[in-house]
Amino acid sequence: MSKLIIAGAPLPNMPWEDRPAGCNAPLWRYSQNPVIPRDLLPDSNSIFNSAVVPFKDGFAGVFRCDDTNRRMALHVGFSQDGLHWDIRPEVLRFSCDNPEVGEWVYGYDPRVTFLDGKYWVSWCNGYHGPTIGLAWTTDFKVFHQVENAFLPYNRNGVLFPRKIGGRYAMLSRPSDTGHTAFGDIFYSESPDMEFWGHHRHVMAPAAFEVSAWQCMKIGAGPIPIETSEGWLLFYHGVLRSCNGYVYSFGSALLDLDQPWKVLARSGPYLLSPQTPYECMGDVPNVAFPCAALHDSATGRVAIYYGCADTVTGLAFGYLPEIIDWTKRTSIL
Ligand code: BMA
Repeated sequence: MSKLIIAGAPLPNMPWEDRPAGCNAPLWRYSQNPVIPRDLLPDSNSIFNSAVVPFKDGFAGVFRCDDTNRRMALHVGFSQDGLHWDIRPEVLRFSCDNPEVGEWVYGYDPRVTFLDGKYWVSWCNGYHGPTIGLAWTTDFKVFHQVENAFLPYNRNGVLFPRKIGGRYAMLSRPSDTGHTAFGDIFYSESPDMEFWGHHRHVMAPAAFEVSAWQCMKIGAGPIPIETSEGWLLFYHGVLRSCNGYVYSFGSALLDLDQPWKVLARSGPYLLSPQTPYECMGDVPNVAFPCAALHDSATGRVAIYYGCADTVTGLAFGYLPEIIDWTKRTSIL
C-alpha cells in the first residue's frame, strides 16, 4: 500500500493519550472518561451525543444537554484542550428568517463541520416529527438556520466536509416517530444546501449471522474523514437484545467520488458499551459517536461519543491502523 494521505490541517493540540501498555485494539478509551460529566451545567440531566471542531486556537462545540425537565436542548461550548469544556448555560437558539422553520421544538444529536468558510450544524430537529435541521455560524455566537433538509422522519444527518462532484453531500437515516427498529444509511446531494436530491442507498444493517452488533439499524456518526483510501466513516450499529437496544460503533470506507459505494466495512465493532459509564445511565448500553478530531500529520484521531445517553466519552486511535483494520476485517 502506498503511503496513506489524510486530508485536513495538522492539529498538534488535539486531545491525545498514548495506547495503554498491553492494548492491541485499534481504539482505546481516555483514562479520564467520561470527559464530560452529566452535570457540568447546573441544570443538566445529561450531556452526550455532541459535536466538537477545531476553532481559533482551541475547540468549539455544539452539545446535546438534556435539562432536569428532561427537555432536549443544544448548547454552545468552548475549550482550549478539547478535554476541559466551558459549556454555556444558555440554550442555543437559531436565527431564522422563516418562523415556520425556525420555531424551536426540540433538537438533539448535533454534528458540526467546517465547509466553505462556515461551520455547519446538522441536528435532529423537531418539525412534526424528527427531521434534519441545518444552520451555519462563523463565530459560534449567531447561528443562521436554513430550511430543513428532508421531510420527517429522519435522523443522523451528517454533512461531508467538502462538495463532491460539485454538490454538497449528506448522509442520513430515514426513520419513524419513535425508537425506530430499522434503519439504513442514505446519501443525498444539494447544489445550494436547500434542495436535496439524487438520493442513493449506502448501507443496510448487516446480517445477524455475520455481524450482530449492527444487525438492527445503523446510522452515520462523525463527519467522514477524507483519505487516499476513501472516506473513513465511523457509524453506530444497533443490536436488539432481550433487554433492549445495544449501540456500538464500527468503521467503513466509502468511495471518494461516489460515497454511496462502500469499499470496506468492519465486521467487529471498534467500541461497544463495556465500561460502567457506557453500561449504566439513562439508557444503558449506548456508545454513540457524533464527532472526531484528527491530526493529518500524525494520523491521530480522537472520537467523542455519547455514553448511556448520559455522559460524553473520548476514544483514541491512529487512522492508518483503523483503515487497515477496516479493510482486514471487512464483511463485504
Ligand atoms: C437514538 C437517538 C440517540 C440515542 C439513542 C439511544 O434513537 O435518540 O440520541 O442516543 O437512540 O437512546
